[in-house]
Amino acid sequence: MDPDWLCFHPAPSKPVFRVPAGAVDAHCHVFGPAAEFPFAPERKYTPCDASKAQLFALRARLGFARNVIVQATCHGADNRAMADACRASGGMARGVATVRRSVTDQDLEELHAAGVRGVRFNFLRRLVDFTPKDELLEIAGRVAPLGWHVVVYFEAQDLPELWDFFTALPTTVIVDHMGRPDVAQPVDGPQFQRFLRLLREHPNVWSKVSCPERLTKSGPPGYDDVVPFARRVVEEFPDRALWGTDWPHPNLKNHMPDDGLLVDFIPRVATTPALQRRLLVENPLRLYWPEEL
Ligand code: 0GY
Repeated sequence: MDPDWLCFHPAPSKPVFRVPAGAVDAHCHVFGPAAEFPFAPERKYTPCDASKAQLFALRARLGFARNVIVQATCHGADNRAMADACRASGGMARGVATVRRSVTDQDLEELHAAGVRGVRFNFLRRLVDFTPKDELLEIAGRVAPLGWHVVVYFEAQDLPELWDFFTALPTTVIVDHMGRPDVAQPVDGPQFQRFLRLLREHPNVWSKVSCPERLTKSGPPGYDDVVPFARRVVEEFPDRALWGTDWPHPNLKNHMPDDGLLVDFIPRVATTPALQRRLLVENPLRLYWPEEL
């Protein structure tokens, strides 16, 4: 089956920035391989294969120690590829799953044993069909006793409508990619201020400062227009920020990022060694490997 978007960068550059020891790439995916783990029939895109071995090789090249592998929509609620990668990692990868209301307690226990510590709710219409909020709330209520959190992915313009739902969730809530702000608008403008208010008023809400390559209009190498947004989050909420590569970068049709350049974005948004350690080591460990603290 042919992919309908670009394949990941074949030879990412070695980053100039040296990540701290024990750093976690807290947002990445595995895709297939389709021959072993077929893509979901209801998917909205078909990626190229991106295996666990390729992910772990990238991790080593970029200097990271661990991964958080997030279930992507092209695999629907079939978590086998993600769970297989977590199991194969020797404890160095944790996962975030997609589940339906029909998931059994035994399924959840098995996912937990594989390394899953969260579920993802996706609100991008180009990626998924609508799931009723009462179903999502029910799922959140079932995973909360396992100590799992909820990862949410949405567009900035949809935050007003989703606000009450997010703030009713009984778990830690992690927002993907800063809630996808329009970076042509000012950091102090109403759209991003609304997002910052969500974090200010709700201490259980965290944000990934990832995906400059998706949000940028100015483009690489520096992704300069995204820097002030991510920096604001890291500086105001240093204990609630995460970073990830988003490898293998699903759905990018025009430019495929050099993952080395994405790593070099980090010191521009987390500008001191202390902030970098929190972003890349301490925060993800608190969420995904709390038993090690
Ligand atoms: C991301 C972003 C995207 C895709 C998915 O699950 C997915 O398919 O998350 C996107 O297309 O913006 O975080 O991987």
